Amino acid sequence: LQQRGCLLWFTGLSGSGKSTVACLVEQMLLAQGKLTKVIDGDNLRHGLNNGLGFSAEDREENIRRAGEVGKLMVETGIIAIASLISPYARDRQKIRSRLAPGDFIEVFMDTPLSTCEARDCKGLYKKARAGLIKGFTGISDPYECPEQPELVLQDKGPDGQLLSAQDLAETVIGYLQQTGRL
Ligand code: GGZ
Repeated sequence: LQQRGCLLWFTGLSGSGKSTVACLVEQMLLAQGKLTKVIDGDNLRHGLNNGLGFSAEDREENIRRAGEVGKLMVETGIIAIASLISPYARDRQKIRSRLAPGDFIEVFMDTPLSTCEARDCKGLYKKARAGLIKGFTGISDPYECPEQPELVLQDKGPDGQLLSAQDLAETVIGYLQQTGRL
């Protein structure tokens, strides 16, 4: 096998930019000839995870399945890129413990709720505020920030300058290079 797999696990609020950055990382890796695949929570919910809702139990199962798919990919030598809110630290920890040390790379999309809500790409925050969606992460359901993620991505740099999704994807590629995975 020419390539060692790993699982990049993007966690963060709805609208934090997880999927956007995940897809850019996927494109950059493909351009380098790497085997890679995005595992998107929202997409999985139409197929493998069809029928699961947003209770703590359903989210746990949703995340467990995505993690197991990611594990299979890692065993195939793929750089898997999961993008799920995954609000509970315990659920993320379980996936970490299923993989070899170093193969699980937790990437915290640390976008402030106010920014996610201002974007409101799908109008879900508005509905959640109006009480039309119950148990919406960040509004009426918890989000537990990672305590020791391998990477924290913020839309502002140290000098307060705005960082683009492209900038953040490059940070992820840089991490993979520095840790000898590329
Ligand atoms: C959070 C919800 C909810 C509730 C629907 N809470 O930003 P999106 O819209 O496109 O992606 C979100 C997606 C969350 O699915 P995940 O599989 O990533 O969640 S988890 O890891 O917690 O299982 C959001 C939409 O579904 N959505 N209802 N109540 N997000």
